[in-house]
Amino acid sequence: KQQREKKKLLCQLKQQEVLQTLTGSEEPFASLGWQKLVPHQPLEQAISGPYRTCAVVCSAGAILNSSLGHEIDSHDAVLRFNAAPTEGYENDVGNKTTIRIINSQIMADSQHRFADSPLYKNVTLVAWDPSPYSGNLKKWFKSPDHDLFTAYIEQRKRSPSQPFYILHPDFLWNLWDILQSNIEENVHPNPPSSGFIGIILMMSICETVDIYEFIPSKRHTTLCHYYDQYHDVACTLGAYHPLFYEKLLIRRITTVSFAELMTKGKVTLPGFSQITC
Ligand code: NCC
Repeated sequence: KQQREKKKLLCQLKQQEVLQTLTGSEEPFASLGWQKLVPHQPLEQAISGPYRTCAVVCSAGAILNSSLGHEIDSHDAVLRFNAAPTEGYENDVGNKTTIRIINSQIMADSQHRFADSPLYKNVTLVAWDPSPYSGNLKKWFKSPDHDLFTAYIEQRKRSPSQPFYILHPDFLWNLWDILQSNIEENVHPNPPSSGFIGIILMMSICETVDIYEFIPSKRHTTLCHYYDQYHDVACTLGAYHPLFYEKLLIRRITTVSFAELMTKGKVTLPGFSQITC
């Protein structure tokens, strides 16, 4: 029965959660000339994939002292989040970055130095912002949670050859709908975390996806990120994002040995191309 449930959920994700980024042909973006601004190639084609093996490296403090760096770097593609660095942490998190998912805070808050920081150069960037659930793009454009649009336009002009995409809000809210449809309790209507978004993105472009420290290992800690000193359990279990439910769902569909989960904090998912429904 468990196997059947797992398959059902994987198929729901494969069939209902199609990767969708802004193409610039949607209003109000079309009228503003975004079709020329957004990369011509869709994300799936811009990357050198499809990749055979992929790693998703979550930013949890628990990855410290894991010595997983080498294993992580051995994947064909590596996904990281927001301002998570590799420099100085190579032994635990590796140093290869293929794709970086960033939320709109990174692009709007000057502290992140989005335009100058090397973290956001020489990688494929995928940005998102918690748009209103209504899916009204005009409303969203007028008042995003954090203004990612200005920084996007500037960055596209500065470095037109860098693959850089904004996720379509429908992709995010559709993922939230799938989450809710599989959880008996009411999930609070806030967008999924970058981690959950990233896992689904990698399932769309990879044959297998190894996910590190999304489901906590035995090293689990209140340390929020491996790269700073801030402690808060909400980072791992969620407050704003429905992180706890995301983790339950991912745990249900992954394959893993108990030992690998405990010692590595690693779980594995098949890419959509490997799932027959
Ligand atoms: O912390 P954040 O996420 O950048 O982490 C990326 C993803 O890793 C998983 N994670 C992280 C820490 C932890 N202890 N356990 C985890 O499982 C989560 O899946 C998380 O999504 C975000 O999702 O974008 C988030 O961004 C930060 C922050 O905006 C950025 O780091 C930029 O500084 C948010 N923190 C705050 O707003 C204070 C966080 O809530 C979500």
